[in-house]
Amino acid sequence: VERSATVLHGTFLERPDDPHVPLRAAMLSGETTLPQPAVPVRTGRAADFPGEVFDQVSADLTGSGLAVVDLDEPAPADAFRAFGERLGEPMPERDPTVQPYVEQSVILNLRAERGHTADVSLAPFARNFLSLHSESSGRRVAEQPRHIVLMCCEPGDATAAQTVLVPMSGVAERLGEDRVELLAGTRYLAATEPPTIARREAGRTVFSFRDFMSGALEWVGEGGDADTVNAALRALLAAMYAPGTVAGVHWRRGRVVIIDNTFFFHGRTAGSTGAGSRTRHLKRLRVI
Ligand SMILES: O=C(O)CCC(=O)C(=O)O
Ligand SMILES: [Fe+2]
Repeated sequence: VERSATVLHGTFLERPDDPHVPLRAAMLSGETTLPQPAVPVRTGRAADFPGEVFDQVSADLTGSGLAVVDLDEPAPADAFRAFGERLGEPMPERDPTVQPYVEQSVILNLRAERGHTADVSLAPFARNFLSLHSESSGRRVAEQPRHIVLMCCEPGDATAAQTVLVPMSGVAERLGEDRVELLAGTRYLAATEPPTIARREAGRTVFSFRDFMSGALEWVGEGGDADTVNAALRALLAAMYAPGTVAGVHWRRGRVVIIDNTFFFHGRTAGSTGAGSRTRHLKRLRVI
């Protein structure tokens, strides 16, 4: 394939009548109970976590990019961190705005204590929905977590927010080869050297992409023209929010979910804002 030397720049902005807008509202509003992910639920004891269940988790991650473990109670922070250290290298949480929620420098306490907020960096601690994303999509591949580990300390009340999982394989299929290829030549315009929005890895299509909602996405590309690239990004969003392959984690105390960031987009449904409801609390590790 001959590559032209011209580099194309463009800006993507969602429009109110884009197909993904109502699909996103339907998926994340919190009014739908999504089907649980179709993977075996392993069991273990908090007292000997990670323990023997670790090998099963590893095999599940290799096979499907997802593992679920139900512990009798949440594991202590040391054991949770030790689990991340067996999986790889837990990333320090350096963002100054999240420091009140950081424990042992690598554990982030996702406590839904902020009601609804417009501050994007505080959204994980609020009851807003979180739009679909791959984690740290703007960083170099080597600085993106491979796994996100979530452990439930308190699910919240009856309408507790679900963590939403959408397999990248289904997104790639819905998007079609031509658009995947176009996005394999397109990346965020950023000094942080992000990878292309789509790439081939181990025979799979992997996306590095976040739905910025009303935020502008500036991109650079080496193929097509600006309108074609923007149409592909619009189609990508529609493919991400299309119903059919989405699953929702229904949290219970002691449940641990490990997500491979190269297999799944993730996000979160909106949670209840009712007064007096119990506050959802997950602990998170991001592992390189
Ligand atoms: O709170 C959740 O369910 C998911 C939060 C999330 O996307 C993250 O912490 O990376
Ligand atoms: Fe995330």
